[in-house]
Amino acid sequence: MKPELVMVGPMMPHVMEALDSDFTVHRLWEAEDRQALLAEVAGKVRAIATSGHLGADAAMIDALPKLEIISCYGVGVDAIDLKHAAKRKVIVTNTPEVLNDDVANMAIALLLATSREIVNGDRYVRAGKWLKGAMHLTRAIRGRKLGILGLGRIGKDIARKAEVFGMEIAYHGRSRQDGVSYSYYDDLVEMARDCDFLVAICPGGPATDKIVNRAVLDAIGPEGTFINVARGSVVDEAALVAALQEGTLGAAGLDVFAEEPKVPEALFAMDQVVLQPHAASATQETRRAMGDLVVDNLRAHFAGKPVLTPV
Ligand code: NAP
Ligand code: 8YV
Repeated sequence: MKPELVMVGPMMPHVMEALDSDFTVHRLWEAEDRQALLAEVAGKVRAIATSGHLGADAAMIDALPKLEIISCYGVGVDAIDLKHAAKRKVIVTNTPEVLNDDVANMAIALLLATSREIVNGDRYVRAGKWLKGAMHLTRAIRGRKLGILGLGRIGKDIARKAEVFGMEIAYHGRSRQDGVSYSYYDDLVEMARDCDFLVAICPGGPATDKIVNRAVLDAIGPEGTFINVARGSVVDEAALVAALQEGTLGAAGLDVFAEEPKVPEALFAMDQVVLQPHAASATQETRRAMGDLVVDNLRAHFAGKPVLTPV
């Protein structure tokens, strides 16, 4: 008999096919009444497949008393109640490493898009303004200082790539990282004050909630740029909008937002802001690899083997 699994939202076709072949899949997003579906399958379901966005809260975990594993499509697990899962002895897996390259590339793309004003340049050409004269000069990134909030797997990849562009690297986290020569700041405001760019790539959740507050944004300053590829929760979004409106923060490149897919409309009119729809890992290649990991973790668990990437 195939193990039974609740899928919280749809995934790529190859993931759906693989799960359908090995599991009896209950599609929660198709249910008219989610609670009724959970109640109906409660006695049988041993796994959840979810995403970093949809997560799994304590109520969902409690609705499934036979639950053994939650396999998450995404490395960030802030939307999963990890404490509750641990209490219930439910294994949680995520998709680390396979997305480092593309997420780091998005951070670099936003660095370049904001400093070289790629989107403004595109608009300039399309609006026929070039015919009337050259666009204003933009800013180089060579020789400028990049502060990384969260020098983990992805943060280190961003640092390596930014070095190739000739940037000077600093970082902030709760502790100094081994094996790196970048300057460590134990104070985020101090790092922001010393940097031209601040890139957030730490986990979301209560420990980092609004860690990028008004004081940090002011410290980045009117000539500085804030890039967020972490989670919308890590920045005080109202303070960010105000700082950009008032010009106390120079520019921003934002892939993530507090209430996705809702984005503060005030940002839409700002030429100094480049927006992305939480797309840092969204290449066909990386999303395929993430999907494979979701399936491989589930298969390993139900084959009696250790999971590949436990949280
Ligand atoms: P990771 O390897 O665990 O690195 C996380 C880093 O954040 C570590 O260096 C850690 O250093 C630091 N950190 C953790 N808690 C902190 C705190 N309270 N204050 C300051 N720094 C803290 O994780 P990763 O694989 O690089 O992924 C990082 C995050 O990126 C994910 O959790 C996810 O939210 C986000 N992400 C976003 C996208 C996207 O599509 N935009 C894609 C992938 C990942 P210390 O332990 O020393 O503090
Ligand atoms: C995904 C992400 O887009 O891995 C993460 O933490 O934010 C992204 O790669 C997301 O998890 C899918 O919902």
